Amino acid sequence: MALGERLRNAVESLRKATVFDKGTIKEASKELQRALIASDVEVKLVLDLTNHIEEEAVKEKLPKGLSRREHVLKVTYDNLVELLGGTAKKAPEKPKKILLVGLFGSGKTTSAAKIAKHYMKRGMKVGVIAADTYRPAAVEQLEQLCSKAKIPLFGDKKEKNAAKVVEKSLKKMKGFDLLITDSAGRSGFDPELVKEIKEINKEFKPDEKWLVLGADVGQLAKKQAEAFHNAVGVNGVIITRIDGSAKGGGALAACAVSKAPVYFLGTGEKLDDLQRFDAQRYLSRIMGYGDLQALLEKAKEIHEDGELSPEELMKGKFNLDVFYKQLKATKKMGSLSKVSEMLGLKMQVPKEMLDMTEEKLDGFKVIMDSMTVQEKQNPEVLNRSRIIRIGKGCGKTESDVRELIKSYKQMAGMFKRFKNIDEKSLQKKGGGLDMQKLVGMFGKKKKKKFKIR
Ligand SMILES: Nc1nc2c(ncn2[C@@H]2O[C@H](COP(=O)(O)OP(=O)(O)O)[C@@H](O)[C@H]2O)c(=O)[nH]1
Ligand SMILES: [Mg+2]
Repeated sequence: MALGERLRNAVESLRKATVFDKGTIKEASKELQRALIASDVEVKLVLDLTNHIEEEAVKEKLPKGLSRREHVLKVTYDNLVELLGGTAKKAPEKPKKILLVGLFGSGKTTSAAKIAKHYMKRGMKVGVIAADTYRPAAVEQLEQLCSKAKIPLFGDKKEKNAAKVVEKSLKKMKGFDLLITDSAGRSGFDPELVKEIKEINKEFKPDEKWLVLGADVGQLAKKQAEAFHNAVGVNGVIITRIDGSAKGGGALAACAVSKAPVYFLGTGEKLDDLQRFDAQRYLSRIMGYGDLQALLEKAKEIHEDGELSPEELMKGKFNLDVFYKQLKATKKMGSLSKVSEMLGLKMQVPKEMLDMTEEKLDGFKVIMDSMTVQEKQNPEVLNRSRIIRIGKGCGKTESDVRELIKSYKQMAGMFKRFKNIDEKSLQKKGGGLDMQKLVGMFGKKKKKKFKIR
């Protein structure tokens, strides 16, 4: 079971308890402990957290206006958020020079391209320097990644000294708002690595030195963060592969302990799989309450690429055209599966929709091309005779057409939920989401039946 699901179970048992006594609290506390320890959070931190919750739960005087249940839930959320990084510093809006450091395989090279793309989307002119002279294929890897997103890359394949690569690149790079240097790692933290980073540092003079860590290091993140910080000074952290590791919670908690602010999370292998980190949002997302803000940000970026407007996504003017665009856009964001997970809707989205293939999507397009504009804008008019006509028109069967309509209706139901969300609470900048409200919204399973005429 993943961290989020376990945490959700623990919190749900508090939320649903009819009797709110010591036994209930102990039970939930144990569940929290199991969840956090399974995610490789240091045992001492876990015990501190649950002891504190247990103490608060039996306190005689409660804050004004809160029931005991509400108080315990709030303390639990607040403490979990704190454990994962609380209100630590957020990634800078306009960094000028970022040096990425970290061990082999931590995700530096991938993150260099992801970060470049992230800031390019925000209107900055970004260039990357390939200063990994240690591994022969390092420059090619970065070339491939950068060419995908048209990110200018500088380097010198013949130069073996990393600091010299930086020196030469800087001479060629004029007029950039942001420069990102990808450095070499080693399999362990060693003096040679420190020496090399120090030399690069002297030449590059970065305002930002970010340590890249794979989530799979779990609580060892603390050791790495401290070692790198003591040697070269680190002011931010990127945790990669949060998508594939069960130890993400441990890595985050460890960074929080060593006061290393986590700026970004790597959430997949694609260049767009990068999220600004915010402990509250992260918690609400993994607990399945949805991270609409993250989705809106992504949707906005994709719109900037000319594909889907977040207004369309939110306003709920939902028809087949929007449906098709959404499917395409969600594919682009990663997979529908991932998007619905971000929204906390995964459990409610039928499996066949989560696994929608390119091929199927192309089939839908063919069918839609046989529809009239009116049919696409008001799919409610699609009765049997129209369905047969459409099928004939595009060489598909009646059941193919019905499948499209079924998927459309399922998606329509899903997006209707977005519409109901108070948009103001979403737009509150940096305000995070009202978790209580989201729980109310997504927690209930409303089964809707659609009938095709
Ligand atoms: N799933 C996933 N894979 C990642 C992520 N970031 C990096 N990777 C993969 O991790 C491996 C090592 O990454 P790389 O950037 O080469 O690490 P480096 O040695 O520190 O430069 C590569 O296979 C990447 O595709 C991430 O956020 N999610
Ligand atoms: Mg690399």
